[in-house]
Parts: sequence; structure tokens; C-alpha cells
Amino acid sequence: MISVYDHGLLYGDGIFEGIRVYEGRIFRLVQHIDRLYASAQAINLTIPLSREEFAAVTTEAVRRSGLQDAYIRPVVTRGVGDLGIDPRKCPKPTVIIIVDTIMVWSQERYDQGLRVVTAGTPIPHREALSPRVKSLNYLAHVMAKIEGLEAGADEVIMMDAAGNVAEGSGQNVFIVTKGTLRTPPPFAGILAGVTRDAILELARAAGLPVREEILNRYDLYTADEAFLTGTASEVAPIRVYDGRTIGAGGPGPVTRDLMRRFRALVRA
Ligand code: PXG
Repeated sequence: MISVYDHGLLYGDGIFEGIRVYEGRIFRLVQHIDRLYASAQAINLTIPLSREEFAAVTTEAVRRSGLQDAYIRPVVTRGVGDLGIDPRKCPKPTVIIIVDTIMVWSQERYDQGLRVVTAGTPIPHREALSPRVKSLNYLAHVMAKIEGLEAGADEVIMMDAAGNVAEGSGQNVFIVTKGTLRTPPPFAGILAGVTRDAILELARAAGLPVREEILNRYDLYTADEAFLTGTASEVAPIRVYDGRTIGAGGPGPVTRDLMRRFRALVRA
């Protein structure tokens, strides 16, 4: 039971993670737990478990689910308080670990590529609520997703307050331009994705030139290839962005190679 006085529900006062399990093994659990504790620190919330305990209960939750391929959703809220905002009224954080499965798009979308549009809603300003915090305040991203769905698209790309390319509703953005892999840097105020990190590592190991730099829509329109990354989404090619066909209009060679390498990594 979740209390109606839980401040995670009343105020979005809390944080979460999304973690994949592949063939019974949790992918990059330590990185996800590190990010969860960093999010907690940023919102001045003390998780009532050590990192080791958190890893142990997460592992135990997966075991009890009986699932071999799963999606784990840890959630930590400020806890049960009264109807005021004051977090001092919440003596004990609520800790939730959901283990289920997830599928964002059909296989056909991964084979053919996604139709993506620019969202009118920008990501929150990093000095208002840093997008680096994986907080329970996802309304800007939900609004953006609704805009995309209303436009008949599979996904959206959100800009930041300055108009630079930021991220998808739950994905990081990559492009390939003349053989160079490019993606916006986290300091610009986006979530530092665990999948993003894995793709950067795989690309560097494959000898692909990589640049973390500010991108704008022009860079995406004129890219040879583009794709999104996320724990739930994995690596998803973009076929059309704002009506512009990207490259040859399907997953390009670099994207396909990275999809293959990513699939091998998560099963390694
Ligand atoms: N940016 C944002 C805003 C995210 O929420 C990512 C990037 C990718 O990060 P990881 O660490 O997962 O590579 C996320 C991921 C969904 C969904 O339905 C996605 C996320 C959270 C909840 C749902 O796709 N977050």
C-alpha cells in the first residue's frame, strides 16, 4: 500500500532508477545505484540503506520475480508526511523496487527506425531542477511525449532552455556526422544515461571518433545517422526527424554496428 500522504505522490518529491536484467544478470547495477545515490544527495534525501544493502535487495527482488529478462524500477520518495510541503514532516523515506518487463516500441521500429519530432516543451532549466537528477518530476517529459504522440510520432527530442538539443522523453540522443559519433554533454543539463556511457565506451573501443558537444537541430537534420539510447529503449535508430529523412532512411551502418555491439555487451 502507498499512503496518499506520501510526498512522492503529493509533490513528486523523490527519485528513481530504471535498470535492465538480461539473461538473469543485472546490467551495470553499480552505475545505476551510484546515480540513484547522487540523485538522492542532490535533493537532500538520505536513502535508509547502504549502497551494498540496496544492491542486495535489488538482486533479491529480481530473484523473487523469477524473471530472466526484466526491467527494475527502484523508487525512493521523501516518505509519508502531512499535506504541507515541509519534508521534515516525512520521518522515513519510502523505498520501492518494482521488477517487471518493458517494451517501448515494436521490433519493427528497431528494424526500420523511429519517426521523431521536436517537442515544444523544453527540458527543465538545470538551475530549476537539474535533469541530471532522476527525479519523480517528469511532467515536462510527459508533456513532450504527448506532443509527439499527438503529432503521430514515435518519440520526441526536447531542447534545453537555450534551444540546444537535449534528450528524448526517456533517451539520450546520438548522431553520426562524416564518421564521427556526436552527443550532447551531461554538463549542458541532461541525464547522464547509463546506456549513453556504454555506447561511448563501445564506440571508443571500436576506434570511432567521438565528440561530446553542443548540438542543435541543424546538426540532426544534416546527420548521416541518428539514434536514441536508454535503458528501456536500448539503442533505437531514427528514420525521420521533423519530416527530414536521416541518411538513407533506415538504421545506418554505424548505428547497426553499435546496436550489435550493445546487444553483445549486455549478454557478455
Ligand atoms: N534521459 C532521460 C530524461 C531519461 O529519463 C535517459 C535519458 C536514458 O538514461 P539510461 O540511464 O536509461 O540510459 C532516461 C531514462 C521510458 C523511460 O519509458 C525512460 C526513463 C525513465 C522512465 C521511463 O522509456 N529514463
